[in-house]
Amino acid sequence: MKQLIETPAWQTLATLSRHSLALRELFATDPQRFGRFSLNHDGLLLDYSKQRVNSEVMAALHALWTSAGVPAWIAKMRAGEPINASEGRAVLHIALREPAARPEVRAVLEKMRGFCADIHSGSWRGATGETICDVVNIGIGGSDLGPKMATQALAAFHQPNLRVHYVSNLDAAHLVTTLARLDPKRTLFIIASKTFTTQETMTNARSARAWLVAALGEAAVARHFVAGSTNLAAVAQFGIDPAHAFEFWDWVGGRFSLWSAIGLPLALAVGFGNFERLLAGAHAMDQHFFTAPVAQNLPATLALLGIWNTNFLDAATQAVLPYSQSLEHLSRYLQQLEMESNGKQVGRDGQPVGCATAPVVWGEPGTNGQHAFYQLIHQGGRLIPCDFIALKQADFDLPGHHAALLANCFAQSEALMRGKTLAEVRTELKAGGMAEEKIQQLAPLKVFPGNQPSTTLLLDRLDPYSLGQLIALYEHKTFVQGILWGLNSFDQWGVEYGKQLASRLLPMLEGKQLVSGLDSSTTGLIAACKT
Ligand code: G6Q
Repeated sequence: MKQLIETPAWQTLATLSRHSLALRELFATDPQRFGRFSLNHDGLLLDYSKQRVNSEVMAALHALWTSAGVPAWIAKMRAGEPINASEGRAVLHIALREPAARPEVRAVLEKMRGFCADIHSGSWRGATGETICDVVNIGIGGSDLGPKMATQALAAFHQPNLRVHYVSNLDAAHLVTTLARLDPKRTLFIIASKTFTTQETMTNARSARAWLVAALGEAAVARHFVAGSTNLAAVAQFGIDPAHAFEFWDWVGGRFSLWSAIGLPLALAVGFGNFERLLAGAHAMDQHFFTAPVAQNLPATLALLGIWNTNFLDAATQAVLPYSQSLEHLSRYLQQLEMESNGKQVGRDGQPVGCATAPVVWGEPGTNGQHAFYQLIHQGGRLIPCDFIALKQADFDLPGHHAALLANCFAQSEALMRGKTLAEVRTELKAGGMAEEKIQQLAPLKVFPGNQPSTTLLLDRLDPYSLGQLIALYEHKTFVQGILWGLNSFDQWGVEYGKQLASRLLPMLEGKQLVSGLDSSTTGLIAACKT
């Protein structure tokens, strides 16, 4: 495969990046900049006018899309070709949200619909005849982050009288503190695991089972445990009735599995109709991604801006800053999506890709972040591209809240773009009546370099449909970036090594095996735990 970094488009971008673009000037000289560098589509506004780009840069980025053959890769994905080559698998999460879904997908969706109706109507009863009021999803990684993020995001749509909890960590504190508040008679567990072998999930599942059995006896398991998995044999072996196993397939990657049976806790939280609207929003974004020309294509635009920032402006991180408490878990979800998919240095062809790949994705909801780490974004001297995400209409509102929230969001991106010069600081301090000596002391500390790139994504509102669009937007952004970097975005060999070493250390920590053959640090740490 010809590396993208050798293409003329890449070389053009490298040349363009040598002339630093000053956002303040770009806005001053072009009153139409917002119109020129923003996209509107189906209730989403993507304003990238505060990115350090001009028409030439965008044209070269669009050429890069063509050079990398992205449309052909989209076609391969849609055709179900095994584009996850290292695992020999197709990548078809898009098929989970097709309105005319394939029969096996439709069958599981119908089973989920029926199950949700039974829980919500109270016709599903626990072993003692009581209705379910708490659902605990036990899963980790892709079997946790998506549904947890979406359940929080759609808090305004929660069903009454049902609480959904998520337990992921191997640390018993997670399960113990969750169960402490629950009544076994009214609790349902969903064991969510694609493989049904994951250490964290199976350990938590066994402990949850023991908790339930201690309270209600062995026979109660059938009424209190269901599962989402591709491994139905292991589900049955755990003691879960196959009638209560919700299947999915190896062509659904873990971090892309929210749309499958892994979405069951979400469907229970918000109702199946809302889950279907989430699928519809994602499908609408799929159609947009597949058909819109690159210059109007939202996922393509986000992806290409990321390439520009990472590979040409040398940004090492990407902040995700939703001005929405409901999107509290979005940055953690995107962290997995982007970093596990594209945090790689060896390409699909087994060769080093020769350029930087996924940035470190991180963030917190505004305004909390403003009182924590924004200082560094404003004055820390590092290039930190930011994605601001805001809602035109609040999902929860009280007088005086939403306009103030939006004012903060827009003010931050404005401040990051404009900066404040020494002369401006001096004028401001002088106008405030400060003595010259004090001004000299303080002014340098109050300078803001600005020119910090950001994108603002404005959603009409946060509802199941728009959340589906939003997640699919970032999924396709990640896919495009993986193609451009020459990566397989759908495997994750990087998480294997630690697991392998942990299984070697466990018998030593448990005292079943002598501590030997380890480095002195690991030996010392194990010894310290035993004293
Ligand atoms: C996601 C990863 C990973 C996975 C977890 C849980 O893409 O593969 O995060 O989802 O390791 O795996 P199981 O669902 O098999 O328990």
